[in-house]
Amino acid sequence: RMTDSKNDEHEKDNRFVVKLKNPHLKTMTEDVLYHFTLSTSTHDLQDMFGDVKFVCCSGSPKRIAVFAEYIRDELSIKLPVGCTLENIANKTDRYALYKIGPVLAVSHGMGMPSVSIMLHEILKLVYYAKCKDVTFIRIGTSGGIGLDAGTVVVSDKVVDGRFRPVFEVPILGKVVARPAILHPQIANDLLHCKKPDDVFKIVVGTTMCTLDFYEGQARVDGAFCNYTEQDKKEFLQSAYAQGVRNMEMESLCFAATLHHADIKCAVVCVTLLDRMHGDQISMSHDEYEEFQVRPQRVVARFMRRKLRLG
Ligand code: R2B
Ligand code: URA
Repeated sequence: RMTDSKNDEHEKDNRFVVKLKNPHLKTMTEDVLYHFTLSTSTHDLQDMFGDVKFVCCSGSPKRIAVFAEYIRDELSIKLPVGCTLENIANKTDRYALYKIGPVLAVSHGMGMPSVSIMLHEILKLVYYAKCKDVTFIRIGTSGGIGLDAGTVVVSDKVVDGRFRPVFEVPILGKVVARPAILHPQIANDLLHCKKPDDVFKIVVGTTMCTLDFYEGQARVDGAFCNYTEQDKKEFLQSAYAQGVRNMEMESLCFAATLHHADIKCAVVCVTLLDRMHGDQISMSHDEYEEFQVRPQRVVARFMRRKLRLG
């Protein structure tokens, strides 16, 4: 038996360990993280991932690969001579997964169903790995409302297409509503990662998360549209008046799922256009690349500070 002080230490140590609300997990002899081709019986997940502190997520597998390289440089992580960063999930093309010291970089695809699958499996990964004090950050792209293209938006709140801050999941034929809540301190810390010579703005705002890129985001350029430019304008203006500054397609599931798992999370997205002025995304490739690295830079600064690298 442990002495009291040992016990206290043990308790303290375990306070921040990822816990999951699923009694069935304890009864399974093997758990296959199918979409990552990892399994508790073929991989020592604690050995591989036990030191992870940040899980950074982006939609595209290519973008997350570039991010992983960038973070390796930013955190001065040395790989053994001749080694390059490897996609740990390279046996599947569903998601890409990289580990860069204390940072896990994972792609989540487009839309909430895709994010949900990734989160179930990555949450189990950090749980089996016994990770402590983990923070999840979504680094994405979005359509801005009333903002210059290229602005970085740190979400303080996320809402669905009907302005409700809940993620609704049908489970066993009934709708379960999970509140989508972001961590205010992390949002604030991210906001303070602004540097005076940055060529872009960082703002705080509500993010609207939709089920679709076209009609769901009040575009008039989809395959269908039965509303007018005026209807669209009124909707965007009403969204703006309610604090909405950008629209994307994953943040609601992200915030609700992580809140349900008691894990801190944040959403940082760059805006690719101002929806007050149009629907089509038609910037040059170079400009697109430059915009995409902006939220990555902000998150890199945030992690450097948290890891006390300056
Ligand atoms: C932003 O960009 C994608 C749509 O183009 C979607 O994944 C999102 O949230
Ligand atoms: N992603 C979105 O979901 N919407 C946009 O307008 C741009 C990127």
